[in-house]
Amino acid sequence: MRIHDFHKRNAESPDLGSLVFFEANRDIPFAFKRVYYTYGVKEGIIRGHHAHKALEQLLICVYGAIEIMCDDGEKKECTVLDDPAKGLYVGTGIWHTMKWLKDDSVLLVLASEYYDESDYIRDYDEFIRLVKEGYWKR
Ligand code: T46
Repeated sequence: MRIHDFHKRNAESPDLGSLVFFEANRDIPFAFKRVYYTYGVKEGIIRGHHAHKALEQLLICVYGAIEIMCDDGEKKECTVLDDPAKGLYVGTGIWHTMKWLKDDSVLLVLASEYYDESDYIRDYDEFIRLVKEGYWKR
């Protein structure tokens, strides 16, 4: 888990807003094959509850505020994403949940691989078993 600060260009007038960018393999540690986003979620809702075997992802809250809980099987860490110029890298073998802190916050995700349900571990006991077996080299 690591926060990435993206490049940001503020316009001369605040009313014109800001532009943020980052480049695969340069500003984030992988190239992405897939982009998805989650929206229309109410405050207090928690999604996720899974880990990935091989998928790497970058999570960005492009609007609102979302708390990401990451668990490597030994310790848990919570990060609040509330700045569209920052992204949280979530690597392989991290159990994670996403809690919406504000109605209609939007979570944008860049993923290193195409969608593959067999890459998901959706059972926490199985996740812990794999951690203990050393499935992921830490
Ligand atoms: C993750 C967190 C951050 C697809 O068919 N294609 C896709 O690319 C994705 C991402 C999902 N789906 C299907 C799978 C489920 O039937 O969409 C449905 C909802 O997915 P899920 O319940 O896994 O959604 P979240 O919000 O719990 O998790 C998602 C990603 O699935 C997951 O990889 O790490 O966002």
